Amino acid sequence: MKTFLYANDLGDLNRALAEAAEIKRERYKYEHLGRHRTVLLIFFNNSLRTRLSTQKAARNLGLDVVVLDVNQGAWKLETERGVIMDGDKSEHLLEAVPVMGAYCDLIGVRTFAGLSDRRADYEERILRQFIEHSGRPVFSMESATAHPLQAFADLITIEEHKRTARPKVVLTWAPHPRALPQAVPDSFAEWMRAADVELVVTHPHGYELDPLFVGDARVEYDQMKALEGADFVYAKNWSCPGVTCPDDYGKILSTDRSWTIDAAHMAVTNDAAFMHCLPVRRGMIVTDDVIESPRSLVIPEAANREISATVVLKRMLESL
Ligand code: AN0
Ligand code: CP
Repeated sequence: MKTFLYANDLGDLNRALAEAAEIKRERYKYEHLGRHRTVLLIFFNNSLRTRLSTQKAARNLGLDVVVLDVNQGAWKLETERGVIMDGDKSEHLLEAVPVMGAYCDLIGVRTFAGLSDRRADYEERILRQFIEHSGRPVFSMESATAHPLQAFADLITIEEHKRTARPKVVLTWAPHPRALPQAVPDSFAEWMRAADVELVVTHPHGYELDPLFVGDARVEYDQMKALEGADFVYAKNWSCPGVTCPDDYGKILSTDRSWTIDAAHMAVTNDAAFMHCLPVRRGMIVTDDVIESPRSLVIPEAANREISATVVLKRMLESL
């Protein structure tokens, strides 16, 4: 595997799930694979889970890990080609990326959507420069439009906790005070469509996700109706994806707190498990009682980030 951005990069998901289960049983089974190899983790944005779980995964595989926070100590990077660099940016990504590639065997990149230029975000312009110019296999650690390590961990979590063969999984928008990217819901919808679940997506009008990810999944604008009989409730905020209203791309269209997941929402489900990728704002996305309830999976879900990252790094090492 040379790039990891979309669900189909992993091939057969059942095989990937079986690999995840094996790694969970024998975490260090592939420790020899990373010997004398280095993974570079590049962060353009903040992270707790991705930063820790990907380092742990790398160590499970015997890899050396180097972490770079681009905004803390590196030179400020220009990302657009053709500009006269007379401002505060000292180095161009076109030099920085191959230099980074020279010091490692694999590269992970976290680079959030800018949420102003939809085309630049949906073309994954920054991640693509790493793919094209680093000379190394590259994996997304949440890029402009996708967070595949999260979606894979979510799928592992659903597989482990499902009570029926084909559970009903509801992806619900919830309010948030800041404009957030669409990467998490994009990947979640994409991976759930590729998996054997019944997916229902619910959000206020204007929040329609890009068809590339959501495909022909059922969209239900009445949140309570969508939640009826759900086995899993996956809450997440995202900003306007600009599908039905291009001028509003990246904006907050609703702050309606009736969408916050509380006990009344969970009451109409089939005793659903609650999921969120974290970090989560309590009182906005979900109430304290729901996130603290025995049906909340947020901690095992985060723990599975180590497992998803171990499978992905293993696949990349195997293809070197
Ligand atoms: C980010 C997002 O919504 O994409 C990261 C989530 C994993 N969340 C925030 O910035 C709060
Ligand atoms: N879920 C997730 O990716 O969390 P971080 O932003 O803390 O890495």
